[in-house]
Amino acid sequence: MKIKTIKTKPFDDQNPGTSGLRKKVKVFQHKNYLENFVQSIFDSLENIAGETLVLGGDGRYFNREAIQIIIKMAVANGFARLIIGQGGLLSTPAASHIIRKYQAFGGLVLSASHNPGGPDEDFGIKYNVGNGGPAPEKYTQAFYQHSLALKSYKIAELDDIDLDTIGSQQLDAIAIDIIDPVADYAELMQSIFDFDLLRESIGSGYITLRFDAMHAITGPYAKKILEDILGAEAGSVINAIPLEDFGGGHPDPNLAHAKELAEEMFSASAPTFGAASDGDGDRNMIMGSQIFVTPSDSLAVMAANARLIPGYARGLCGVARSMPTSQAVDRVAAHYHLPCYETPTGWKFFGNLLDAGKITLCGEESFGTGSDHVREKDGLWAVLFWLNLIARKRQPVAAIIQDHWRQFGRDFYARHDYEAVDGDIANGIVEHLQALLPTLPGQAFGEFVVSYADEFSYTDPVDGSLSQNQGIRIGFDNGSRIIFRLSGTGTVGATLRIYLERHEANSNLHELDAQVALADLIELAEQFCEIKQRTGRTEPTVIT
Ligand code: G16
Repeated sequence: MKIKTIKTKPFDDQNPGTSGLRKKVKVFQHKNYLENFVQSIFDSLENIAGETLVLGGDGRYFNREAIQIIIKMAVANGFARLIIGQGGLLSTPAASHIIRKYQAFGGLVLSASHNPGGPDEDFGIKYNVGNGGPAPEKYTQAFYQHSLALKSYKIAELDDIDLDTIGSQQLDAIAIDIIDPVADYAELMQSIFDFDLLRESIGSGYITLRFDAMHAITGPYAKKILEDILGAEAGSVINAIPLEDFGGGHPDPNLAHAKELAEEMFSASAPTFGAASDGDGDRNMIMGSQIFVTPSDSLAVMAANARLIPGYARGLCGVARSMPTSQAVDRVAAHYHLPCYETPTGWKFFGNLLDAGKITLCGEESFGTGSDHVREKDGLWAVLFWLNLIARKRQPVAAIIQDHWRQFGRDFYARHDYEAVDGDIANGIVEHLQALLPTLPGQAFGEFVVSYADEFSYTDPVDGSLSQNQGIRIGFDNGSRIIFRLSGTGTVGATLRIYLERHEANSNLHELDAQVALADLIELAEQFCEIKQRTGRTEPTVIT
């Protein structure tokens, strides 16, 4: 087999964000763009010769073409084995599991997650390390540095590989395995949850369910697990066929984008349980009949009830949440005397804590929850966790949540996103806030007295690495918080995220609408960042 070395010129914008490199498809289709980034990854990894690489993606537009290019580059760069999901498909949590299970060196996951897909939309690529988790910052920075100096890439002269037939083939020195993308993952789920109990609860009609796969990767996984194995009625999984453009939708599981599901769950004929997942299957939205569970509450409920799930029956060693996630899980941790860590946004920050056995569960406000079973957040896992909880407690979602709030109080929570803001305006807002921070502590704004105002930085307790400038925090002496961050996953302009939270102990007030309960904080946040004056916007693009 002939290996070619192709001359190229560096691109200056291949700096990975919160989760890999995300750009418009058209950018990735630019001559050598994908090849340069992949070569930068391979060049910065040491000793890949003879190793195994896992490869798969969420099936979005350009997935298949990108996989064929990466296969040829992986061959040329000396990998000995490639494990590829059939059709080039692998959900992010399944990829994480397969890396771990087959002790691969790492994996390349092709996805822009919840971002829309199609010729004019987004594509992405991220590298996961041998523990199955997203590459930590020291890796992503090395990828970027290599990309800035890249002069050539290596590619094998090879016909396209048949991605659709399961089986193994040997091509000179490399073995290529096309595997069922669902089987290993389904087996893992059965080792964690009580599938007999779930079959019984679903079979008896105690649990009725609707899962919205949003025409993205979890379709085949949910069909197999929820309908085939657990016996949910055919049609329980909707929008189940992965499409390259997600049916023109935005595969982001929240009330704004999973509208069909939300409408059904608030209707008179709602099933007992509803859920949705995103483009690559790592996010989840949990709903019950007439109720939406915030991701922050979901994490707290999971932590409080983990012992009811067979896989966590021995208890948790600790929990973690990203900084902007509400403090609901902190209350559970304090009650059960569990260590609780606060990390920057980005799943990669949980990896060391999970590997070191410091935490079992972790989660983020951005509809991500997970555990030590893999090193990514995991949408279907969260769905099965909730189903198992409902079956064990014999309580509907609303009752589980209300009980939780009665015991721990309710952490009202909302995130207001201003998308596609002009980059200079967004930077101006951040600079303005940075200047404001030192003036705030001690100041009273109605009932809110600022107790601290700073920029979050994090020292990893395992390897001591320091991550600075991870979001602006304004904390009040009643425990409320306002947080400002610029998203690291968008592809158009800048997205300003405003996170708002307020704790309410009085159970008579728990049924308030979150936007109403947070109205004062929302006004204060808008006043601090001057978003309306500076952008001319009258309201957020999305509220979650
Ligand atoms: C990624 C990261 C998450 C992060 C989310 C939002 O999720 O893995 O850790 O919370 O982006 O990040 P940002 O606020 O910077 O946009 P996903 O599902 O998009 O891979």
